[in-house]
Amino acid sequence: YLNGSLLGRSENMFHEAVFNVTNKLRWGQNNTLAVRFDPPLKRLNPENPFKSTWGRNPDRVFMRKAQFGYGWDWGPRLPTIGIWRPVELVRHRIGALLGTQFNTLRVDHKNNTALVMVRVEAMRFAGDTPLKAEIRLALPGEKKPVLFETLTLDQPGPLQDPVAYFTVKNPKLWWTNDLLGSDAEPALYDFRVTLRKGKDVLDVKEQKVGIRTLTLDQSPDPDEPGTRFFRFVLNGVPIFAKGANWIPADSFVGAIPPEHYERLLVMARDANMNMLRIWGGGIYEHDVFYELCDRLGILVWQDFMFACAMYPENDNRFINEVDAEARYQVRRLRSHPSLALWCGNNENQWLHERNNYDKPWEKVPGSLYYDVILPGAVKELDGVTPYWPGSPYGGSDYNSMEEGDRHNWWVWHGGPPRRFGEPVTADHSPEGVSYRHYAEDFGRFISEFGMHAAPVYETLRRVIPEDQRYHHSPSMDHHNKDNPKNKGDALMESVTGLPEDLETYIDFSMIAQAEGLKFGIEHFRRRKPHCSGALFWQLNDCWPVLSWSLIDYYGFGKAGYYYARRVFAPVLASFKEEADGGVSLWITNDLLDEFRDKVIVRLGRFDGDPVWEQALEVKAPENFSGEVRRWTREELTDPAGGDCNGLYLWVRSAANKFPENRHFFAAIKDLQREPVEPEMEIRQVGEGELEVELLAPANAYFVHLTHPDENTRYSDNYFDLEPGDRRVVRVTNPKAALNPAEIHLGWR
Ligand code: BMA
Repeated sequence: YLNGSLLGRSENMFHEAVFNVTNKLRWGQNNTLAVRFDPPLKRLNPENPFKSTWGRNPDRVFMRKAQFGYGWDWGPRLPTIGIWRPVELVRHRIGALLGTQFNTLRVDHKNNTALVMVRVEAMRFAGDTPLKAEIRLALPGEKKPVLFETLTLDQPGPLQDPVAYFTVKNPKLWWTNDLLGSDAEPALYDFRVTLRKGKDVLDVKEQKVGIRTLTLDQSPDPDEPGTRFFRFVLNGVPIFAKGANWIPADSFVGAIPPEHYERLLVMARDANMNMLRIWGGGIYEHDVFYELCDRLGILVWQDFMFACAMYPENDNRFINEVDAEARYQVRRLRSHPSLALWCGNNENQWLHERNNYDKPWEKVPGSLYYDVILPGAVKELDGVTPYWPGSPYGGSDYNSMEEGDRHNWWVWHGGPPRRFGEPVTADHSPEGVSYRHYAEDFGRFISEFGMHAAPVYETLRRVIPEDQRYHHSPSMDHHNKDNPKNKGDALMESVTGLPEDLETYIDFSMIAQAEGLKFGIEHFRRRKPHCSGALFWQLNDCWPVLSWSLIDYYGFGKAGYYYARRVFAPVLASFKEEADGGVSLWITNDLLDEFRDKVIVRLGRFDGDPVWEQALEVKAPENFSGEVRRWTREELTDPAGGDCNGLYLWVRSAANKFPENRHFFAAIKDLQREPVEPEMEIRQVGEGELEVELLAPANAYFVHLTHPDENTRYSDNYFDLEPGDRRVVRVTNPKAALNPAEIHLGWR
């Protein structure tokens, strides 16, 4: 209401509400803008004709609001209402820019040029006078632009949307952070469109853009007949997507400070992630998210906001809302160099087919959006970024190993693979949910897979009352939204055994998650290019919770975060167990340069001297994964007759070209080893900087430092220490002084 008269209504948080106030404003006087909110649950429809949203609050689907707010398996039910993005009063005369688009259509590496496309969408409110759109593209800080062109908007009618193509010479290409080479940051250009009538400036839109091509290759994979690739191709180079799924960083999505985004996304980049998937049960993120991804070289897989449900197709108001939302979001996000994919929804086709496997002809209610309206908006208003109908999607069971992307919930939720028409089975036993099932996953692109781990003790201390700080206390179970509450116990049983107290629970659950993640990602990366992506479920949390996250609500990294950092490194050396009991060593090289180094491999005894050590000259081509050496079962035994569970394999690069790695011959709980306490010496280097030197007489496992401030950073953490290996960890805190007495050392 403006000055008491109704301006309009809004019932969709996913697009802007714009109202023309020209004739309602009182010039030179005070004006009163009033907004009335319905109670957040008032418009929910309890009479949901769809029997199933698979247990997750069926009423939510009628509201175009963040679906997780009604409760999720990692988030509390906190339905919100309010204004969550800025309110602006904007004045336009004669004409205004509705949208601008910048995309790269082709990069010609040979001639060092790029073909770019610019679209200008303008409104002319008054008259038919031709308007001009001035287009400027420049590297930041450079006076001379690489493009300076003018388009004339002289069509009859109010809407003007010309498209023009230009060639940029010597383009500086935008790359993901793993492929930057010697450049410190991905190249970004300043793109500006100025709308003019004669000399008069009517409107200006400015944005950072990048020059890069990005396509989705789904051609047949000649080496695995009957399958198709699902891989992103950046500037002509097929890449392996390394990263995680992103959920809203808070239950209250309007109040997340930009620094919080910066912290989480810098941590993602530092963990060598080159892609994040914005999951469909949350929000189209705030601008700062995409701007940071552009700057940090992280690609964005963007879901449309539909998740784990059937959505109404028989209500025209709802259909119009979805259309308006799609058009708004596509216009808003299409020019970000980080934007890699538009995706119709999260799990809707897959879950519907599982629930209706005996009625294979039934399409999921909502396919009107995923098959028609959303791809229509992407084609019309973007036309360059690929569209994919759902996640997972493609092939048989919509969660196939032969085509498309795949969610692996075999591990953790216990759902083994199936095909269209087959009944659904589940196995929640320790064997059934074991992370070793990842090795049986021959999917093309694994867009979800994960396991729970507790957050660090400090996080629990902040939210769990003291007398409730034990595994499965009512309060701890309340901070676990998955059901049943003991799924993690089945997983831990197969990895570490069951925990006895809070401290072992924290460590054991973190070990189960971190080792599982390492095992899965190594397998998926070795399969490059047949598998071309591994996005872990989930990067972050929206409240303090026991969940699949790698970084908890306050920003503390779990063990899995540091494991991810190593296992996502651009060059990975990993061991693979062979069916005959032998072990092979693989190099996975995501870089665009050949790998060449001396590689040291050791068969060690947990309690002391190695059995053998070998130095190998290893070469691996650019953008490649393959076996470089193999050892037989006999070569991996202890001549002194020791149990093979008392041995481990270890690998290191002489020139430090990949993170150290190791292989155990059994689950952690079955290893023949004694916990080894490392010696620690702490040196104060500056107020907020410590050097922590660690040294262990024998192999020390799960060595980690903790500190009660989430701003404290570690150059490495949660690692193994080789006998006699002196390791220095740099501990820094940009915000507070560090006191050595507050550093806690842990090991297992
Ligand atoms: C998938 C996701 C989420 C969910 C997660 C863990 O189903 O898409 O909906 O939170 O797994 O169960």
